[in-house]
Amino acid sequence: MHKPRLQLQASFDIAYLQYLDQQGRATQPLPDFATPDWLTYCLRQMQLARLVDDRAVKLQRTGRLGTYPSTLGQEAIGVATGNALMAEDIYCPYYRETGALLERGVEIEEILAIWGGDERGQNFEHARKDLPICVPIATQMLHAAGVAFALRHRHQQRGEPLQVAVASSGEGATSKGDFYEAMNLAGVWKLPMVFVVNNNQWAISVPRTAQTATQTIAQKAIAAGMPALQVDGNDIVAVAWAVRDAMMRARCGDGPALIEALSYRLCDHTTADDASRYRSAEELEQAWQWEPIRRLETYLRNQNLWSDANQQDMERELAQTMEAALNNWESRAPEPSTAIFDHLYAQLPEGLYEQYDQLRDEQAGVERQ
Ligand SMILES: Cc1ncc(C[n+]2csc(CCOP(=O)(O)OP(=O)(O)O)c2C)c(N)n1
Repeated sequence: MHKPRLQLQASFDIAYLQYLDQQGRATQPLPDFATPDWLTYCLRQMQLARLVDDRAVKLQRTGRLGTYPSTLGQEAIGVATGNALMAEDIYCPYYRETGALLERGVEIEEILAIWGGDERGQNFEHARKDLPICVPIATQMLHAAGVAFALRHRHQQRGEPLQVAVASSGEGATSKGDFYEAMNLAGVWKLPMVFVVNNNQWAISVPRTAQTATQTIAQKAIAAGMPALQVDGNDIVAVAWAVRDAMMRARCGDGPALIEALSYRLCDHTTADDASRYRSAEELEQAWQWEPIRRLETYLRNQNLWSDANQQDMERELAQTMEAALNNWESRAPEPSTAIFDHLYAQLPEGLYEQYDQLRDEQAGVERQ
């Protein structure tokens, strides 16, 4: 068989970043932003996210909350991402983002409202321009590309500072057309946009290796002409550096970037799932060795920046914060049942007037009883 001589036309690398290894040891000097105050703040925010997740799962188990997607084991990704955005940037989150939402100023009560079926929770009081969380897989990436296009247009037309749109997703979402389409537009239009992919190894019961033959998720960005970096997603310093760097490039007009954050979903996919039916106890036990909170805590303790007393104080303070949020959430007046129409249409179609009136009258009857 004749073998033609081929010339190398292009070649690419995917780099990997880590600052704190699995034992909480620094593998290289930490960046300037990782001050003791910032690190202890991140430890608090990750612990808060874990506490909210824990309580939300318990609320679901006792019938007080709907289906909930925990972020257990992936707290570093959300907290680092949310922390890297400026207030004016626009976050387009997927559903597994408790840590990032908290970091954006979303109230715990709002997060509980969302998963309790109360759409008012999506109307973030302190993150007015952020998009609601997206459950339809990967659609938020196209929304974010549209947002980034608008942000750049405003910058060019009105001279506003360039702001950045950030879309988050799981690795399963990167198998969808929406992801490739959004990356293609972001790349060719050099949009101010950052893609953050939480590669937690599982898309419900489908392991990463069963849904994509790619060696890394990061390399998918190369086809769209954008830089990509793979980071240890359980190392909050690495995720924060990567997102900050990508945001800075986008803000300077240098276009989009993708970050693949390697992690592991220590929880079930959602409260509607039982992961023990499709993955081994050994795999799970192994993955617990890599989790992000103990890693950062170990680092801080080794630096004499954290003690048992600090930990106890923080746990007490977080428990009080959580308790107050639960009380606020439980004392909110429920939405009227007609709200199901309100959040679906800007203008109610005529064909639904009758149903709307019927529901409104039924509700009034219930309230009279
Ligand atoms: C368009 C669409 N198809 C299917 C689903 C059902 N679904 C919900 S979560 C999920 C897996 C997503 O996995 P991944 O993107 O890896 O994110 P993870 O949940 O692991 O964080 C699927 C298929 C959906 N929500 N939307």
